[in-house]
Amino acid sequence: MKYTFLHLRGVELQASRVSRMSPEQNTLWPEGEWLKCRKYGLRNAHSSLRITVSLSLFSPLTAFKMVVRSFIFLFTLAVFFTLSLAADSAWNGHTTPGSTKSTRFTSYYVPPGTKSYDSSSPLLHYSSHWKEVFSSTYVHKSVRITSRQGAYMTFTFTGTGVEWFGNTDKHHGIAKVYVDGKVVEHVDAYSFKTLRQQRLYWNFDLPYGKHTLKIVNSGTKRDESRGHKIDVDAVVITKGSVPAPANVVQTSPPQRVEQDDAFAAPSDFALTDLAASSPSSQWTLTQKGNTGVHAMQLAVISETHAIVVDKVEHNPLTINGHPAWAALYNLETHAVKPLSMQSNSFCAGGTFLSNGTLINVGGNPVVEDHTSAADFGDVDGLQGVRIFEPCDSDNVDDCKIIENHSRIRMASPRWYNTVLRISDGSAMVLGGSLKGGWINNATTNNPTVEYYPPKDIQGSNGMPVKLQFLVDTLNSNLFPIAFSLPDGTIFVAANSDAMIYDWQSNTERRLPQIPNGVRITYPMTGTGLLLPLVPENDYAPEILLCGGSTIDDTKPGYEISSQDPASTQCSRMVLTDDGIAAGWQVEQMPEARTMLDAVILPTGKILIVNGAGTGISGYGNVVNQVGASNADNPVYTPVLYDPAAPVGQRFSSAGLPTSNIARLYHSIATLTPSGSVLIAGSNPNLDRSEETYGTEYRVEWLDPPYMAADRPTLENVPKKIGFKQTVQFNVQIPSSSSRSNVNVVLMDFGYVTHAVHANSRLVYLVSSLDDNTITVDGPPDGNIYPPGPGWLIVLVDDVPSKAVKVMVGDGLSPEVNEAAIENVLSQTNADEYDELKAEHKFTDDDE
Ligand SMILES: [Cu+2]
Repeated sequence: MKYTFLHLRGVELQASRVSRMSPEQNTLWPEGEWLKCRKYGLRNAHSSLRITVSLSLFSPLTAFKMVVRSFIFLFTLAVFFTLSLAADSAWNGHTTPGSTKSTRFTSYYVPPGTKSYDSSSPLLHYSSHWKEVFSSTYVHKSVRITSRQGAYMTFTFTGTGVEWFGNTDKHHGIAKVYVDGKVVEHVDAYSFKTLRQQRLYWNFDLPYGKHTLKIVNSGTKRDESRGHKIDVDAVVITKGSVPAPANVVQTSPPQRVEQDDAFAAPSDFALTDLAASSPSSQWTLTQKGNTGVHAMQLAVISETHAIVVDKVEHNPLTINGHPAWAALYNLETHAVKPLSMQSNSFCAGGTFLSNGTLINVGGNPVVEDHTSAADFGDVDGLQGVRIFEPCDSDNVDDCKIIENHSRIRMASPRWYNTVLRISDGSAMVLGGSLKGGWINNATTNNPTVEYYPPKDIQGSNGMPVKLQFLVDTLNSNLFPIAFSLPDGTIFVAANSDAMIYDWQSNTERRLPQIPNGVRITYPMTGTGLLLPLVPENDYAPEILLCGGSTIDDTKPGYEISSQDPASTQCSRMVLTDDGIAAGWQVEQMPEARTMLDAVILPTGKILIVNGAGTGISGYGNVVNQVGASNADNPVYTPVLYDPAAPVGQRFSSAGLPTSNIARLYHSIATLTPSGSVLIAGSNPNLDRSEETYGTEYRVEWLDPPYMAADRPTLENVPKKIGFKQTVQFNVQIPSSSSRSNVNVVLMDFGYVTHAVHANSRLVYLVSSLDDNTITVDGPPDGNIYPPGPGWLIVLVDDVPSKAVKVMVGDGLSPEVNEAAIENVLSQTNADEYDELKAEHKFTDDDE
C-alpha cells in the first residue's frame, strides 16, 4: 500500500506542457551588480563615445581606422558587459561559463579544468577499419566509426579522469573499454532513439599520472541492434593534480589548500587523527562513493538509499541522453541510479509528509530554447512541487520523481525557500525569492508562507499568507532557518532576527535579535538546529544558531570579499517565557564558519562540519573570488558540540579527523541509518567545474567512535508507532554493558540543503527495559514529532544501535482541502510561457 497524496486526491498525472520565462524575465541582476557594471562598464563606454565624436578632425583613412577601432572597442565592451552580467545572473541551465551562447544540452561538456580531444586529434591512435564521418551534430563536426570486430582506438594521457563521448542508436554494438591494459567495462552503445554526444564511459577516480584508454569493438551486440557500430566523437581528460597529503591537521587560522579537482584523490582513503589514542574515542574519515550528480540537496529515504537532488547542470551521470539532475545513492554499495526530473530544482527545499511522500519544492527557471534534449522538456521549477513516493525497498528500480504543474504546483514562485513538515503532517513552504538571483531585495522578495497541500488559513483559501517578518528581515533572508516547535508553532530565524510563528492564527511573536550583528541566512549562511527534546523538562525547545557573517547585507557584491571573515558565534535560546526573557546565550566556535552543517548525532551531541572560514554563499558575485566561489578558506576539521556540557566545555575537535576536500557552497552532511555521517557536495559554480573550488562528487563518511564499539541491535521493531501508542520490541545488548543507561530516541535525519536542517529532530522517548524487551511510548503528539517517517535508535551507555525506519502517526496523507487546491489552480498560472517555448522548439537531430 502506498500512502500517496496524489492517489488519495485522485489526480491523474498527464504529460503537461509547462512554462518558460522570457529572456527579460529570466535573469535577475541584483542592484549591487548593476552598480558594478556601471562602475566598470559604462564609464569606459563614455570615453569611447568621445572618440567617435571627434573623428571629423582626422583624415578619411585615419577616421575609418578609428571607426573600426571604436567598433571593436564597443563590441569588446558589449561582450564584457554581457559576460559580467551573465556571470552574476541566476543559473539558466544552458550558458556555459565564459559563453553567452545557448548550447545544446547533451552530455558532452568540457568543464573548466578538463581538456577535450576531438576524434580527429593526432593523439588518438586508431587501428585500421575506422572511417571518418562529418556532420554538424558531432563534436568538432567529425566522428570516427568502425563496425569491424577488434578495431580499436588508444589514447594516452596524464590526469585523474577520462570520459569517452560518442553516439548511440539502433545500429550500435558493444565496446570493450580498457584502462591501463585492464578491461574496465563493456559499454553497450545501442539505443532505440539516436542520441548524440553521449558520455559512454567515465572514470574520475584514477590516481594522478599517465594512463591509457583503449576502446575496442567487441564484435558483439544486443539482439535488437541492427549493427556493430562503435564510434568515438571526443575524449575529455580531467587534468587533476597530485593529491594533497591526507592526514595533515588543519592549523588555525586556516590556510587555503590547493584542492582543485573533484577526482584527484585516490578512491578510498582513511584519515585518522594521530592524536586519538583509544579506539573508543577514535573517529575515522573515509572517502568512498561518488554521487554522480552533485549533492546540493540530500535526504535519506530508506535504510539503504538517499535521494540526491541537484540543479540542471552537466553532471557525469546521465539519463535519457542528457545529464541527470537527481539520483538515488545506495548508502551501502555506493551505486547510483539516475532519476529523471522535469523542472529545474536549483536551490529547492524539501520535506517528507505525514504519509512518507517526499516533496521537493521551488527552484529556478530554465530559460533558453536549445535544451529540449530527450524528454527533459524545459520545465520552469520556480513553482515546482516534485513528488517522490515512499521507496523503502533495496530495489529502487521503480522509484521516480513525478511532476505535473498543471495540477500540482505552488501558488507563487520560490527560489531559496525553506520547506518543513509541521504538526499536522503537511509541509510549510516559507519565503524565498520570486526569481533566481543572489541576495534578496524588496522587488524579488516573496514574504509569504504557503502550504502543501494548500490550506485555508484565516480565509487564505490556499493562497500565500503574508509574513511581515520576511519583509522586515531583508536583504539577507533567504532560506530562513525554521523548526516546528513542541507546541505546534514555528521558530523562524532570518538575517539577524527571529520569531515564533503561530501558523494557525497567523500571528508573529518577535524574539530578541541575534547578538552582535551576526546574520545567519543566505548569503550570510549560518545554520541552526532544534536541540534534542526531552520529556523530563516537558520538551522545552531550545534553538542553536551557529556561524554566518557580520557583513553588511546592503553592500553590493564588489564591496564584499571572499576573504571577509565569517562568524565564530553560536547563539542559543530556550523558547520558554523565561528563556526568551533571558535572551540569546552566546558562545564561540573554535573556528569561524559560513555554510556550515550541523548534524544531530544519536548521542544528542552536535557535529559541526563543512563550510568556509571567509566569504559568503554563492558564486560569481564578490571580489577575490576563488574560481567562482564567493567564499574561501575551507574549514577541513569538524568540531563536536555537546549541548549538555557546561559553558566553555562544549566544543571539541579532539580526535576528529581532517579532510582534504573543501566543502563550500552547496555541500551537505547528514546522519545515516548506520550511524555514520555522510558528507557530500560543494559546487560554487554555474556549471560543473574541475578547477578550484570545483564540483565535488566524492562522498566522505565520518564515523563517530561508537561505530567501532560493541553496539546494541534491534529486532522486531514495528513499522509504525502511533502517538501515545506503547510498543514493544527486542534489543540485544552487548554483554559488556551495564544495562543501566538505556535510552530510546526518535530521529528525523531531515532534508538537507544550503545548511538548512529544518526537519532535523531528536526526541527522547519514554521507555523501559525488561530483559531484552524494550517498551516504548510513541511521542505524545504531532507537535512533539510531526507525523511522518522517523528513525528509532536505542542507546546503551551512549552507544547507539543502527537506526530502524518507522512511520510515526497514522501514516496517512495530510488533510487535503479540495477547495483550497482548486482556488490555487484557478488563481495562478504555471504554464504561461508555454507557447513561446513551443514556437522555438529546438529541431532535434533524430535520424
Ligand atoms: Cu543554491
